[in-house]
Amino acid sequence: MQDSKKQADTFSAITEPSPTSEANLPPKQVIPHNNIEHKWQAYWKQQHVDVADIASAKKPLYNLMMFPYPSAEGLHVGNMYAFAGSDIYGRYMRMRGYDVFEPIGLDGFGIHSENYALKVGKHPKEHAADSEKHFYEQLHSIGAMFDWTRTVETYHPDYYRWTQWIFVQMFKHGLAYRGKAAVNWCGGCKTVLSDEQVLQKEIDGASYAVCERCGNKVEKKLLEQWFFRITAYAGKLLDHIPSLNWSEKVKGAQEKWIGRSEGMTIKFGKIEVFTTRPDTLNAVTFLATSELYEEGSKEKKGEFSGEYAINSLDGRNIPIWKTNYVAPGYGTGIIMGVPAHDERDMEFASTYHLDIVKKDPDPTLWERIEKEGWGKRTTKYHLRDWTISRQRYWGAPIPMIYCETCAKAKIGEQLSMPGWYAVPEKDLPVLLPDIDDYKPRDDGVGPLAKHKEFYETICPHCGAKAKRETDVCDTFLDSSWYYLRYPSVRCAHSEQVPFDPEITKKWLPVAMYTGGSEHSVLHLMYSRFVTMALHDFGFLDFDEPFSTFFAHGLVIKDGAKMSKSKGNVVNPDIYIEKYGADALRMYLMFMGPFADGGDFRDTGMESMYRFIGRIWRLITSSANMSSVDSDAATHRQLQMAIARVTDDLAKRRYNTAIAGLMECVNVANDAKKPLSTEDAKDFVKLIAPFLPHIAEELWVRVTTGGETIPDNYQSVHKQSWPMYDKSLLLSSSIQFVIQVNGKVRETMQVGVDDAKNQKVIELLVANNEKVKKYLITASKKIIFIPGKLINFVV
Ligand code: ANZ
Ligand code: ZN
Repeated sequence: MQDSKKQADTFSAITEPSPTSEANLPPKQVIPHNNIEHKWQAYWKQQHVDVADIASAKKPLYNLMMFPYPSAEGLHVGNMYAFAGSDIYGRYMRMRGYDVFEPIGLDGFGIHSENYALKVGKHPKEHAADSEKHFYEQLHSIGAMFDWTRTVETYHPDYYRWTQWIFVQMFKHGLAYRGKAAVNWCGGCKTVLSDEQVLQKEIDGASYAVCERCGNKVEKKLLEQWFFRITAYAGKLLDHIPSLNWSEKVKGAQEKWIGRSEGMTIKFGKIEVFTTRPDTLNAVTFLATSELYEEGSKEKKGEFSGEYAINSLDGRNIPIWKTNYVAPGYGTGIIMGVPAHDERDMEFASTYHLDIVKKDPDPTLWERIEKEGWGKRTTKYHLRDWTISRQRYWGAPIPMIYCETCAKAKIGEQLSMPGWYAVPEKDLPVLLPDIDDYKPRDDGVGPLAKHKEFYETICPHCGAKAKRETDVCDTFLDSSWYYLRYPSVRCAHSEQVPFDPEITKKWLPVAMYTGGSEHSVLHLMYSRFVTMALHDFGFLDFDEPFSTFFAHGLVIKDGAKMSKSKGNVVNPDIYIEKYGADALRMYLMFMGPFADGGDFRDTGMESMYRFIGRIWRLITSSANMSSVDSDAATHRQLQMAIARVTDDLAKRRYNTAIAGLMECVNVANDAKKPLSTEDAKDFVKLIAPFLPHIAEELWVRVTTGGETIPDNYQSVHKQSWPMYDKSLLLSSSIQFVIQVNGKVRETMQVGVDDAKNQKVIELLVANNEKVKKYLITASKKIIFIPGKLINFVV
């Protein structure tokens, strides 16, 4: 049902004017959209229409879209899509009486932006300044209700000072530690990456780890690094998931990534193994270690170690094999081989002709092993600690100092890490110096390691000569807390605190967060962890950052996800110039359900522009008439539209809401009669979230009869949402039946006119959660009985 072609057909059926009305088509540029946009953007700014009343808002609602990172020249239509969808919700909720705060900023520190700067041969700092100007211009042009008085840019010292402060808190509470570990090294980006930043990719039949940024194969390197102990929160991160009001696919991805396994560690003499199947202990025939481990290898390989271990169950000696298929980082790195019940073990046993014992699993073994004391219940997680160090330039310097003198005397702030001290809070930020040799290096250290004037310092404990850490923080630390900062920007003591406690209490957690699902196990996991930690340190009184998270779909162009690497990026600026930001917003939202994305087509853009022209003519002609009554059918249809749009906006089903507006315009046009002033006002309110500039221009015309903004003007965006007349709605709608293979799966209350239009019904069905699941495969046949039922034969 989500077939994009079908969607497009439906679209043209509703918007394309019939041949007879072609003459009535507005000429190109009938709407002076460029003038209108400039006029109202200036007005909103001057009147602080979008500046939230942070201190005294009565019904605060924090509506947030993930802030962009400037990893390209500018924003593309895919980014605009997400911002428009988030903004429409914010505007709608404001008209419903909420004090909506919708901030914006730039995630411009870190590898994303730095890689782009390197590519175009610019200093990262210069790129940041340029992109700040350009991205903000673009973000201004889309007409979102951003509060421009409270922006956050992660690379400014007044922000990263607090990123460093968070690092220090983590260290003080034992959640930041230094460890030598086999970490992911990307030779392309010349830095360490966290597990979340590594993707698995099939190359010639084998699976390899590659860098999510540059696509290079990632190798394992044994390096000393800073880690955040996210694993300490594995259980809590997992346990909260069912209660989160988040898109299901993101919740599923997090559950899988954290990966809880309930099992046992069992002793085989001195050796311990981790197993989820203690009930198969009676069929163990060998132990396997991780000594020969190879990433991505499909073939099982191994070598007998010459040693044996004892199975306490029967006292038998079993051989210990070195193998390539047991992962060193998981469990104890040694497994018990049970060929009869485990495929991988079976493959290995067959290759090396090891014993295969066929015995049924015995559930009583769990109890026996525990009782007799040669094993205990253990919970393991697949989640690994978060590698924070980056051997790069463009990031917040890790605020740590190493003192050799203290290290020798075995003293330090944390006993487990002699010699290491956090930079005292009063000395933050540790400023990132301006240097020319900022390029990443091949030797495993970051560019700052070559700058004495940066790293030479004094031990905060003993005063001896000491050395600063020269790695910088992973950029995902920058973005793990930015939502905490926004409401407190510009507050009285924003210089003294990362976030004001009172303000934070009032505005957070974020009520509605919108973003891409590709961040499921990255940003969305790190943010949850950082929030939980700050909660436990006593800085926050909530422990989940985002009450609701909505994953938007992706914009497809020529059959592929819109992205720079595919070369199918559409620049929104051209469309905004030609058709206006409003038309682009409305078109993007009509491509398909917001959660599913859609296919971007120029022809669709044209049709949408014509549709907006029809709205323009309908309302401007109504505005010039004084107090007429609307045509009865139009008035009824408007009530339908209000009901539909209200319901759809709350659930973010923007495309069906727009379809509702289209029908309403069609009915009004057929009636060839202007709307009454009250109806015109209601209609303008309905389109306001989608078409913020045009709605405002129509509002001033309908309410004053002219184009000039009076002194006491009240913006349409500050009006309350229209109500509909229920009695009219009932008499003009019917129960419509939806069947799949002849079985009734749903009934819907639809308008009399809708009930006659198969395309409209199909569109409604495509967005109905209950029916959707029965229609995963394409229908062979569709039986449509106007005014009664539709039956999908699948
Ligand atoms: C015996 C056994 C019998 C197992 C059986 C499975 C099935 P998850 O769910 O992923 O936690 N295992 C343990 N550590 C491992 C490592 N470092 N590398 C590769 N495999 C490892 O799976 C835990 C199971 O995966 C453990 O239970 C162990 O094999 C294996 F019929 O032990 B089992
Ligand atoms: Zn010292």
